[in-house]
Amino acid sequence: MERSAGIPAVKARLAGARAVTVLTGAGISADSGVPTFRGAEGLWRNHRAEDLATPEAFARDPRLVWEWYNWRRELIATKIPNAAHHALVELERRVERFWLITQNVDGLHPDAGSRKLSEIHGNIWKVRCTQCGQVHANREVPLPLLPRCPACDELLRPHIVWFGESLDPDDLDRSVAAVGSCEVLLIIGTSGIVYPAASFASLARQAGAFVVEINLDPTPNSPVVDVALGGRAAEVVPGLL
Ligand code: BV8
Ligand code: ZN
Repeated sequence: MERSAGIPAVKARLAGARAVTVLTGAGISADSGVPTFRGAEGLWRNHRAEDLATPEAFARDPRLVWEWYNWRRELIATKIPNAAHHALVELERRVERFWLITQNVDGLHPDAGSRKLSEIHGNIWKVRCTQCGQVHANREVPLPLLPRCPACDELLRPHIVWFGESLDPDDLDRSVAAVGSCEVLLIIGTSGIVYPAASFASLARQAGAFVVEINLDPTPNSPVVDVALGGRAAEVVPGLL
């Protein structure tokens, strides 16, 4: 597929759509300087992210996992939303029925001003008690290790969905409904390999939506979508509005 052809078609679809859903991944924040999950910088002290973002890793070595999150919090704390994040805020304003689903935990979409959104993998600026389950907003960098619950003094964990854990059922229901009922689905900067988000492209197609992918490279979603646009999110996404 020609990876820049199709921009006029996408613009026309977006301009006429009353229901738009957007799925984002690490690629949209790459243009803000946040390392992607599976890119070259995804390694930390020789650990793969997939091996640290699990309940088993946290049970085995909570200090190691918290050190990794402290490192990421420090990195993300200095980053700000880019033109793609801002363009999605504008799209939310223009479209009658809009929903943004992000796999990112960096909080850059809410920072930009997005309100109609599900952070389906959680948020790195929230912590949750492993005992009483209370969720607290927390922007301390670095967090003292190991952090304890202000309510019951038990161990805190990141409020993040790890591999092998279920997504919040309300987030999942809302996302599946938004994907299954939109006229246009934009899939921006995701490698399309982590489920359930990886199934959203075909779900939307089956429901009759016009599906657009924006990514630097082809992904497993590319053969499924109507239009695949190659390029950087911060350049391509604002150009679609
Ligand atoms: C669940 C939080 C029920 C951590 C994350 C076998 C088959 C099918 C499924 C499974 C299976 N084995 C296990 C599963 C289930 C598993 C899964 O999908 N595994 C995969 C790897 C096979 N899923 C789960 O466990 C989910 N839960 O299914 O519950 C259940 C329960 C028990 C057992 C089974 C099922 C929970 C998943 C939650 C994972 N949590 N992270 C943290 O961040 O601290 S996932 C992690 O991946 C991040 O959240 C990230 O957002 C997400 C997706 O990655 P991407 O965002 O796509 O990032 P990536 O680096 O991969 O790609 C970047 C892309 O951007 C690239 O394509 C690149 O080309 C592009 N790009 C780069 N720069 C730019 C750009 N594009 C545009 N512009 C640029 N400038
Ligand atoms: Zn507690």
